[in-house]
Amino acid sequence: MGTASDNLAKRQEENKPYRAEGSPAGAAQPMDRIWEAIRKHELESHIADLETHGLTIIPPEKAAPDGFIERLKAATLRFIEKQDGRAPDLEKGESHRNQILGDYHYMVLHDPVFQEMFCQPVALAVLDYLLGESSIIHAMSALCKGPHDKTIPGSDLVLPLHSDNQLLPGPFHPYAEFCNLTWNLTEYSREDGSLAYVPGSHKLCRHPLPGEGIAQAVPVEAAPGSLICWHGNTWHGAFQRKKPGLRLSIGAIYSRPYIWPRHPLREDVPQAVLDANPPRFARLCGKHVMTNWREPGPTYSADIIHAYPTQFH
Ligand SMILES: O=C(O)CCC(=O)C(=O)O
Ligand SMILES: [Fe+2]
Repeated sequence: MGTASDNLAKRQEENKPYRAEGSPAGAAQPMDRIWEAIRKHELESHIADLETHGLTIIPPEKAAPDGFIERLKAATLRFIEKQDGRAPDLEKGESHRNQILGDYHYMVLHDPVFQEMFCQPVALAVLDYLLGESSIIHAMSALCKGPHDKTIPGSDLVLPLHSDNQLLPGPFHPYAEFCNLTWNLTEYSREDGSLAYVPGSHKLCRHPLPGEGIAQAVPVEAAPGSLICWHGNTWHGAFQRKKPGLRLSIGAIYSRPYIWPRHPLREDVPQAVLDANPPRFARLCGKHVMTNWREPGPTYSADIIHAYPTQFH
């Protein structure tokens, strides 16, 4: 065993390729890649929307290839049926009357289409812009809501306004540390019980106080198959569903890699599943995150990220 300074020198040598090349050139690399992807998918106006309002709606024709949403919806309905032990009542929504969130979580290993969802290039371009290239999946859930009989007093909301930065104390950073990418699978309007959000609230960099923002909340109006993306700072909730039938969506919350995820994907996802997906999927599961090492020290390999010099890393 070498001396402490030998070990340090060895580590520094091994780590060289993964260091930032020095500002600003080192910082420019991921930023340039991310901007290239945004331009390739013609997402510039959506990035402006995110910056200005804290949320953007990417229409179905841009969000994913033909046929993807139908497969995602079918797998989501199968999961819900299995979980509930009965078929969802698509027409009247009585099976899910007064449901606000529901218990449909951690579906990633239940059907490969959920893994495909995480690897959609347009979603990844927005994710990279918001959280950098090292972000991880924090949690995923499907939401299935029937008509609601009552609202939060003084509003037409059923889910109170909140920020998805649930684990962060305020004040928040102006750049995102969490974000939410939600695939909307049915019509979304106020009457449908859509997502509600407060445009510009991400700029306040804090959690809302109880009741705050209700008067400024607007509905997210979106066609089925849209990808709704929001900054973790953005205040949002959900409106009462007034129509019969079901409002269905599948949402993923992502975080920067230094935040402990709610889903233990790094530990749970089998190698065969990683092998069946693009390499980026393994990173989304946290395989590159340098935490939980013991006496031998961290691994210095090309896959492990040791430093995040900018918000785009
Ligand atoms: O879509 C909704 O009803 C809101 C759910 C929500 O707050 C979330 O996905 O973070
Ligand atoms: Fe939320």
